Amino acid sequence: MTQSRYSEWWRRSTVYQVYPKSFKDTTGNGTGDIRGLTEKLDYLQELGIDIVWLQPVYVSPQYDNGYDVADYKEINPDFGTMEDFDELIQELHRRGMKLMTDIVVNHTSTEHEWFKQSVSSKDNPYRDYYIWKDPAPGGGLPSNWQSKFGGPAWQFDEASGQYYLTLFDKTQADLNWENAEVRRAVNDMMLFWARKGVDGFRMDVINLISKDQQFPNDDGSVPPGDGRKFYTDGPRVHEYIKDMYKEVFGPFEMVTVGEMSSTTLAHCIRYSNPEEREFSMTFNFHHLKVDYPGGRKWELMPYDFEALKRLFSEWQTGMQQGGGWNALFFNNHDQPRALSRFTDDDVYREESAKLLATTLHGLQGTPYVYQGEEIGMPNPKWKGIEEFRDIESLNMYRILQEQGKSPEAALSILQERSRDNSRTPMQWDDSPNAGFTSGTPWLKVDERYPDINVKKELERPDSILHHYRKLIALRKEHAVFTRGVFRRMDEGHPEVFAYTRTGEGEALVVVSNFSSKEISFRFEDKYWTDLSHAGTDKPIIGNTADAPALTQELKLSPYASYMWLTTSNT
Ligand code: ISL
Repeated sequence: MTQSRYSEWWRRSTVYQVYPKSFKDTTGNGTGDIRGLTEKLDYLQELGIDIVWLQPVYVSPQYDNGYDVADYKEINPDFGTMEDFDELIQELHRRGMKLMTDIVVNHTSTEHEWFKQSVSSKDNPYRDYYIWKDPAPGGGLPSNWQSKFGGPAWQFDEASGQYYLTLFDKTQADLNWENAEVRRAVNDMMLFWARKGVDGFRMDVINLISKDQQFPNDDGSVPPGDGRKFYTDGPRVHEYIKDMYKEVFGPFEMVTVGEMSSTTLAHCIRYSNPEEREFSMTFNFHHLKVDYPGGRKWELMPYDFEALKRLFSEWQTGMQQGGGWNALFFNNHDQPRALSRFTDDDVYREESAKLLATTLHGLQGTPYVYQGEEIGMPNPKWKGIEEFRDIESLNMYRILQEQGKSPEAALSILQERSRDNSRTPMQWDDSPNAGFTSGTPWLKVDERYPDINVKKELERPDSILHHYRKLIALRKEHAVFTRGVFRRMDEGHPEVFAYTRTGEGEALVVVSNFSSKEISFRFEDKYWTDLSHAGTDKPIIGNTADAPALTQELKLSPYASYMWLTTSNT
């Protein structure tokens, strides 16, 4: 480990993800806004947050809550004005914090001017900004590719008799990155925000931008057989990203994270190793598919704990060896709450929330906290389909019934899997609508808000919120969080995830009981002998009142989780 390898500031940072629509409404229209975020910056600063990732606030018809951009350089009036945005940057910078914005350039909304031009005629100069194909030789869809939101990935345009590609909703048309004009226009747009003072970007599904130009049919030999193998980590993707780095990220010294859909470790090393000059770090989703039977999101099964641990371990070790860097996360706006998914969000809610935080924050990478996670917000209890807003959930509710499921069965799948689970309004206090809005919220507020809210969490010294604050501070104090070598230590234990991070004589030891049982756990001798001062050390953070010293055999109460800092012989 050389000193320079891990010297960048963002490796010791924690990012807070803001879903603006649900964060804080200052106008009473039921939708959160930029000024709402600015109002809450002191809260985030006290939590220890270094970077705020603000999700799309651009002009958009909002079919996919802003991931359908109609104008990349204007603010959607629902979220405020450009002046509000400038004020947000100023207020962040005044506090020594940074802003990361969302860049969505695999596709645009079909209401974007480029698409309007493109669809207007085959001869329009913008025609080639998107991916247009003739029907298959015998008629019908150009290929059997499926949209990630359900149904075919091709949409027919009557006027020209051609299809355009949409990997997500039919109103999200995929841009044609083979066209150098598109690449130049995207770089121009990113420079616009960089010059405004934006410090970094989160790049939406950026590993899907380069498609196999044959657009072949998927023969189904590799699951899920929906065509993704022809556009995921595609032929020219690294070339395109290197160009963005050269033109934008490098000159402005930006911090960047690429969202990588169905990616591989080998590609993520390339995307995030600094020598490659692409991104600072990557999100991958493999650990969040451990409850998808055969990779199918819309079927339920209990999650596979061993797979969760194996995936974390493989990515920790693999990225470390390859010089890559992980974005660490359990939650985001596309995932149900991890608290409800992997632990107990009821009887052991508080222990569980702290366990997930400790387990994740001890890993190598940059941790991301998704709004509400720091106060232990669970999935809400849904009562009926009319409460849902998410386009993917509404599509799937229909498709599941077309496949023969009853409305009740379809609803119970949405209860577990819908993206709306994480999108309900932020719970600030116990006043009406949890202090989110004085109007009618765009999506319902979870009924448990009188008990689960920021105000309550701030008042209790041993709250989930204070646990997060401590973890975020520890990462800055001890280099082992950034640099330590990962080693898994639980040997397939059915309830425990245990690992160390060692380096330069220090060892961080993390042990978490992912079950509602009281159990015992014993370190194998081969691990134990490496921990030289163990036996006396108390945890630097834990989630029970009686924190045990680090001993070879541990008794662990339900959802107990501890982190010790000791010395190592390695
Ligand atoms: O395929 C997946 C993981 O392998 C999906 O999780 C995929 O990465 C995800 O749906 C992409 O999400 C992003 O792009 C979407 C948008 O709806 C999401 O909110 C955004 O996070 C389309 O822009």
